[in-house]
Amino acid sequence: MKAALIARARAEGFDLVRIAGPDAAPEAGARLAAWLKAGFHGTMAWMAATANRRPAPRLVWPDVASVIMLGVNYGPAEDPRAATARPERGAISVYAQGDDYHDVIKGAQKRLAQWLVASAGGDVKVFVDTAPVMEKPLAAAAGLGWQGKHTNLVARDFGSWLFLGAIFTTLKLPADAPERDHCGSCQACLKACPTAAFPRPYQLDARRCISYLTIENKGPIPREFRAAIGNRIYGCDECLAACPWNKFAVEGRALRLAARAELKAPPLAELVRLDDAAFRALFAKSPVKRIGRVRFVRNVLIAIGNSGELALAAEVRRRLDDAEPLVRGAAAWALGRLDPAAAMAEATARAAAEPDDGVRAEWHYIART
Ligand code: B12
Ligand code: SF4
Ligand code: SF4
Repeated sequence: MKAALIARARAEGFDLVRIAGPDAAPEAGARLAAWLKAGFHGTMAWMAATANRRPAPRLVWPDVASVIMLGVNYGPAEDPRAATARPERGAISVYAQGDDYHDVIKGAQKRLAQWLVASAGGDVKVFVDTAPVMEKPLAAAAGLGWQGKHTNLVARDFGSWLFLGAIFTTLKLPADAPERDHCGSCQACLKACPTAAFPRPYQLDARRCISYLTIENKGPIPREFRAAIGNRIYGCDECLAACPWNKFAVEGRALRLAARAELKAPPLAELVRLDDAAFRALFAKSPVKRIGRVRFVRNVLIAIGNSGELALAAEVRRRLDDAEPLVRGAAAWALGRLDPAAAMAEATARAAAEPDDGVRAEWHYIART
């Protein structure tokens, strides 16, 4: 049965498939609790709200007898760090350059789960990312790879470029052995992080992570991280790309996950002009659409502020009167970076006319410095 399951999973596009028992990651609960207690989840309140169930598959579904852990390789064709050396363009992280992996993987998972029920009986539930399940410790327990010091799962054959998904089943399937940690004395990922987001190896303070700051964070990006974000406008790949195990990585084979040409390194000048309809059209089916136009243009303005391209100041000026305070505030900061003298000259008048407290604070800051 297990051999047939593996063959079927491969045919559906999964690169790795292994099995864990529902209690296979006993240390995850205490580690999650410590992470939450330290406040490392920031504003991701949903992590805390589901903290008791998250590390305990049986609390998510009491009937679960086995967890089928699945991995999909999304290895990029080129080193994604090249995009951060083009300041007039935006760097979108590899995972978000193609179709939304939640949609791509969930479809394949559902087909695999239906096949399992038809072939061997039992009942199933399918999870990818969004459910209260700790996918990385379960995947490590099933032996797909190990949780590296950057906290993501690293696989011997695919490096850091794997999406994870889980199928819970009531069938008792033979569990696989866990993979051991192959990080050794390496610290490449820890050293590569632009915002020093790892307080210790194997622990991430999400509040400092560019992925969190550009995707999950709904408010203004804290000033202390803006310069370090560079031109990363959606997620970040620095710690993943630094991993030496990527030398075994191969390009992903799922066509819908492959990078769309227009999302590889789009010009900031075009992105900052997007209105709501144009944003939704450009990012149809992409995970980027999840953050909406306002948060996205906020990110683009931070990247423009870091670009050093004075030619982009005219685009920034058009956003100073945007209807959204989040956009206006980021535009003020970007103008202050690109053309400090011009920004300072109008800061006091802008602050006096500004109804939003946060945006006013941006102008006051420019006026003071
Ligand atoms: C919340 C979340 C985030 C948050 C927080 C990330 C984090 N590391 O917790 C933010 C928004 C920052 C984020 C960013 C990213 N994410 Co994310 N995210 C998740 C999510 C929804 C939950 C993760 C979680 O449970 N965190 C809580 C912490 C406590 O758990 P943990 O990370 O496993 O932490 C463990 C270690 O700290 C370890 N530990 C602690 N102390 C010690 C000590 C020792 C000695 C050891 C060995 C271990 C150890 O134990 C903890 C518990 O297992 C998962 C999907 C899911 N449902 O699992 C995706 C997921 C982890 N994300 C994913 C991806 C792809 C990313 C990004 C690469 C996206 C991008 N390019 O921008 C970045 C990577 C940033 C990074 N270095 O982690 C993938 C990772 C795939 C993989 N190969 O591992 C997942 C699994 C989604 C998926 N289905 O594919 N993400
Ligand atoms: S994704 Fe980027 S910001 Fe986040 S921990 Fe990794 S290197 Fe640091
Ligand atoms: S870069 Fe080094 S320390 Fe980080 S996950 Fe890869 S092997 Fe482990």
